[in-house]
Amino acid sequence: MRAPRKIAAALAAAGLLASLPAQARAEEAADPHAHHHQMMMSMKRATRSTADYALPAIDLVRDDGKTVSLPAELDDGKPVVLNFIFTTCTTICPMMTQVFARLQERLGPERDRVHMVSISIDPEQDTPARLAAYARKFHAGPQWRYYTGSTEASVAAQRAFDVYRGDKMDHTPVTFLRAAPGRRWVRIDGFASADELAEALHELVAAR
Ligand SMILES: [Cu+2]
Repeated sequence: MRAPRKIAAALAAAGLLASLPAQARAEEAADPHAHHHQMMMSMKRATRSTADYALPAIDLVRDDGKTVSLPAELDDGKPVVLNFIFTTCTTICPMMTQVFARLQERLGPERDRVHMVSISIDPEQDTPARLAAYARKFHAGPQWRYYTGSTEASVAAQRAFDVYRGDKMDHTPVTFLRAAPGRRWVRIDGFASADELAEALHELVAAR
């Protein structure tokens, strides 16, 4: 494969695709296997960083149809594990969701003290009912909620966590963890395993 694509895939794995020159991005887009490629590269290595994200005062709609404020929902006092998904995705999202399903199994009864959050990046398709069905499919417990809302709200949430890529097909696997309100977020770019997430969560909670 040509060098620019190799670089693009490596940068994608590191979550740095947005900073690629336009030409390299265009080549990435022109390659029908780029998305798959990007995913395979992402699987090799998950990179951890920490960040402060300002939560915008937006409303989202939870899978039970209730309208909730994003900051209030995330500031419920529990450790938060968060990702962005869309239910019709056939590549990254089912894998990330499977990892969340394994994580809640691994946590056992402890899961009730954790808040797992999946926010749709395709709010037009992902109605609360559709998200509820997706949650059931992956046996999501009551501590794991799905969120949708207006397109503006979804984009604002994605921008707040620096994952907005313009097109949902350009998304990369990212998971966020936070021990408590006001604490820094841990950002994991790439595919983290359920074991890695449980470990990261335990470290965060122990350091709280
Ligand atoms: Cu996806």
